[in-house]
Formats: sequence, C-alpha cells, structure tokens
Amino acid sequence: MKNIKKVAAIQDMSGLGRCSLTVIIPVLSAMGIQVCPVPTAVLSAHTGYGEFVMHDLTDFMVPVLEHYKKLKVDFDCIYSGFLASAEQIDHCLEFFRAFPDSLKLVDPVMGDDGRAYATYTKELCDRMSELVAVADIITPNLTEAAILLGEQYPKNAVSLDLIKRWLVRLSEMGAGIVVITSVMLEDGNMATVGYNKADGSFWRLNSKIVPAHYSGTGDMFASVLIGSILKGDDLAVAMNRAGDFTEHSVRVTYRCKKPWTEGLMFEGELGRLFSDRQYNDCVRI
Ligand code: PXL
Repeated sequence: MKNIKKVAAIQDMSGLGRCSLTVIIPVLSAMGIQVCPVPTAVLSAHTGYGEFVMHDLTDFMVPVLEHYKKLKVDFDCIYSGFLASAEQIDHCLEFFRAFPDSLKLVDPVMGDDGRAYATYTKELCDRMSELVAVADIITPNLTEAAILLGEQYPKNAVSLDLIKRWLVRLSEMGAGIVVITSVMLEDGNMATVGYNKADGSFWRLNSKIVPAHYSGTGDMFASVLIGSILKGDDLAVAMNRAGDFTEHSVRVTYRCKKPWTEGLMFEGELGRLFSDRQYNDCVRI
C-alpha cells in the first residue's frame, strides 16, 4: 500500500509574502509528502514588510505536542524554522525528544544579508545552537552560519576553503549534514555548498546569479531538499533538485518584476517538482 510520509513543520504562517508554511505546504505536498503544521506564530505579513501584526503561539505548542504524543503519531521528519520566542526552542527540543526516530531538520532561521530578522532577539539567536546540536540536517544561509559560529558576516565574496572550514565547524556542533545556501564565492560564482560528516564529502552546486533577492528562498530550498531526502535521494541529488526549483522560481519571479517582499511566484511551477530530469550538476569537491 502506498505510504505517504509525514513532516511536522514547526513554522510560522504569514499572510503576505510567501515564506515558511505558505511555501513548505505546497512544495512538500507537490512532492507527495504530508505536512502537519505546528504554527509558531501567525503574522499578517512576514517581518520584511517592516509593518506587520504578529500573534505569538508559544503557549499553543505545548498542548499540540501533548496531543501528538498521546496519539503516538509517526512523523517521518520534524522540521523547525521561523520561531517567535526563545521559549519555543524548549518546545522544539521537546518535539525532537518525543519523536526520536524521525529525521530532524533544523533550518536555523535568524536573518539574512548580515542582519537578524526584526523579531529575533539576541537570546533567540544565542539559543539556536541548542537546536543545531540535536539536528540531523541544518540549512543555514551565510548570515545564520556566521551567527552560529560567532563569526563576523563576510560582506565580500569568500573562499571555498573558508566555507569548507565553516561547514566542518557547524557539523561539529551536531548535525551530520550541513548545507550553506547561496554563498558568493571569490571565483565569481554563487554556490550552495554541502557537507556530509558520515563520509567526509563536500558537495558544490553553482547557481546563476540573479541581481535580486526574494523572501522565502531559504524555506523553498530547505523544503525541496528534505522532500527529496525523504523520497530516498542522496545529498547531491537533493541539493540539485532544491537548487533547480529555487533558481527556476527566482527567474520566473525576476521576469515578472515583482517586489522582493512578495516572495517567489512558484505556484505555476510546482509541476517541475515531479519531472524526471537528470540531477547531476552538484559535484563533489
Ligand atoms: O523566510 C524566513 C522567514 C520566515 N518567517 C517570517 C519571516 C521570515 C523572513 O523574513 O519574516 C515571518
């Protein structure tokens, strides 16, 4: 009998500006995976709008977890992302502890372009390392990697050697697989670079440089990546599939000249997720 995998997504729901659940639910559903949202907050619009209303759901997370424990739900994966308070770190840790057999993806959402998001306090950023410590897979951008490592955000292009050292240091904090997304490298390429601690392999996927930046890009990359891994792909294919869909969505959006805050116009592109193309652009380095 066909078995549909289940992902508990501990994430916010933002009304405007595609990100978090409004990206993760359609993407994973299109990949044939069920998403069970565990909302951390509801917002009228994501924080990049500057003005927004937010309802923090910290207190709601506890009874949700109790209910799922009682039902003994068999989540294949628990995927944490945007959090609304430092206390939510404790509730995510409880979730991870309650379902020890599920794959743990921590997207350490904290900021972008060298800056923390408006609602992210220092305490929340400091405590993100506690989630990273118990994760199987983490997907920081360069800003989040720098925060986790206590390093300065590199404003200019970086060397591949530096990224490899950061990947190893991040994996030493806990996760077996670390993928740093969208890094501007000194060789003039934009790349996503991954590390698999189990066999010490590094993987690189170049992406076309588009002079624009959209909200929810990291959420899209992480959700395709985990969907692909849950469907049995190896890290290289999963990175390739995630990079392909994200880059394609960026290009479609760029052509339509939409403001960055609205996020990626992926709705008409979801069919690309079930194409049978060959994914061999991600190379071992
Ligand atoms: O894409 C990350 C993200 C998720 N959720 C909310 C955000 C952001 C980034 O701005 O504001 C509410």
